[in-house]
Amino acid sequence: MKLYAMPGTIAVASAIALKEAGINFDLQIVDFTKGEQTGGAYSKVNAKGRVPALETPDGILTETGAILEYIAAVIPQASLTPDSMFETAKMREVMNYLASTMHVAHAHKLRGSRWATQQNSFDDMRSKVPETMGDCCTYLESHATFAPYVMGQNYSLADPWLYAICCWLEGDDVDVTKFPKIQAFMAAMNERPAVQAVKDLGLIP
Ligand SMILES: N[C@@H](CCC(=O)N[C@@H](CS)C(=O)NCC(=O)O)C(=O)O
Repeated sequence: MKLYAMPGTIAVASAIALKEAGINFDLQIVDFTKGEQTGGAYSKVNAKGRVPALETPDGILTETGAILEYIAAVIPQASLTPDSMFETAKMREVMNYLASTMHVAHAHKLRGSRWATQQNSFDDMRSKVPETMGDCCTYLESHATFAPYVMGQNYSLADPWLYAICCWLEGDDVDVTKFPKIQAFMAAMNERPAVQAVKDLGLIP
């Protein structure tokens, strides 16, 4: 398989999950500083101009949620989803929140042009990011299990996704010391060989 990624992005989640599942993959950096995500050869990989994208034996997958679920399904012995249907749905509840709310809140810092055209609109959106990302942390701190993982003692697909997003918190001016469970979660994640392997690849700045 081949993972298309840029360091420090949500593609980190897919890289960690691939490592957790023991899947060997080639890494193709899509260099945002050169605008490689839009136009050019990459538009044939992901016409949305985003990372991650995963080239699989069956074709190309985009969207973190789809990629993570695919990894869990092809290597079931990695146990990346909970045993019960309800717990699996609860895991997806968190994953959907990360995709639709927390990642979007973060994108208001640098990607305001997706939603507006005026500089003062961009400035306004950007200035609210510490508050909106902090609100997301407050919600997760009190509603996720964090023992130490999102779903409790068992690691799941929600973990690499939340980890990738929480790597942005400091840069988003969120005071992480207010969220001891999230801090403990990040510490537990940093202990995992899969996270170390992704750091060794240079994907986690
Ligand atoms: N819904 C997508 C979002 C992917 C996404 O927005 N990726 C960002 C990096 S974190 C990106 O590629 N941005 C490039 C750009 O906006 O030009 C997913 O979860 O995979």
